[in-house]
Amino acid sequence: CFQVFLLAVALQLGACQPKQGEKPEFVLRFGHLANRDHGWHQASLKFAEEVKKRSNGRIEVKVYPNEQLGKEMDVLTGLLVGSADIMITGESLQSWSLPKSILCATPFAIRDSDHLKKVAGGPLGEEIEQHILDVAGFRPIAWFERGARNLTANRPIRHPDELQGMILRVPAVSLYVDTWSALGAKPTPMAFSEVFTALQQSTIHGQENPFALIKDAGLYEVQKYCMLTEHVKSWAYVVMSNKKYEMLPADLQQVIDEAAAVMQEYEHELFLVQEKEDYQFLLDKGMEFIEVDKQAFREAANRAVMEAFDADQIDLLNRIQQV
Ligand code: 2Q2
Repeated sequence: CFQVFLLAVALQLGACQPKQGEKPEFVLRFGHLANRDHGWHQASLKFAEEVKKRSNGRIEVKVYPNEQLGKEMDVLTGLLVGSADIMITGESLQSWSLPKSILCATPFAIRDSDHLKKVAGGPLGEEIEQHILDVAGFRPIAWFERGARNLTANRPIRHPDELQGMILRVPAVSLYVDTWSALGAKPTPMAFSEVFTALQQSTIHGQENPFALIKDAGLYEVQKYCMLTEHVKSWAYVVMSNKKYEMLPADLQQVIDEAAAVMQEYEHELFLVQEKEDYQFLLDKGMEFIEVDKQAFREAANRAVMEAFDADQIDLLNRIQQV
């Protein structure tokens, strides 16, 4: 009987530190839109591994690539209702009454990678993160630099004048709709997981994304030309439901913060290598890269941005450009 008692005590103590095969205390569902080859996925897995290790198995992170947890806009809702806990997002946050969030992906706002790091990783980035947390309850836990967004299509385009009538898929981001409308295209918002099929079936004529997604989603199979518009240099956020974060005891919140920092650094290393490899890959697959009249794109886009932005957004844009 005493042995049974001891066993019960041992089991109780053991509950704080689950061994392999035991149930974790918390399961966090982490969704993103990229596929398994993308750096985002590898970074998410790294996060899961770090969290497991650092929490001694008390937290399990389940990663869902390819919008398997839902389309980006649906997963954002999921964070609020509890069907998702962590996701990778960015400019789509604009639709969540988060006007400052679009500054992470405003056309022609960021000069280069150095500028991006200073903004995203500096006080202005903090201001944007705080805004996202305070207004929407999404807690940014990491940010990822992305490659420049480039336009793809099945005909070469060198000047905005050639965009007339082109049905162009954009993510659900109103500033992208405004900008591409001003440039002359017919932008149509669509979830990323639907883009390949829509291109294949010609319900859309083009799309715009960094090399990494053009490669990993196989878009080069259905798009011949990649226009080097580089119209958006952006970063993405890994956000966690703040409600979920606050349910965790302080030591586990610390685990999340530390694992997120490891993930951010790891993703950046992957990004630096993959950005170059992805370009070469697309070239080898027969994609043709087209130089564009960037000044013409920039001027038309800038006008559209100034028209779409309110005073606070213009103020933040000015401060970003002064960095
Ligand atoms: O084209 C896409 O769907 C992505 O590259 C988007 O930029 C991304 O998902 C944003 O919507 C992030 O909020």
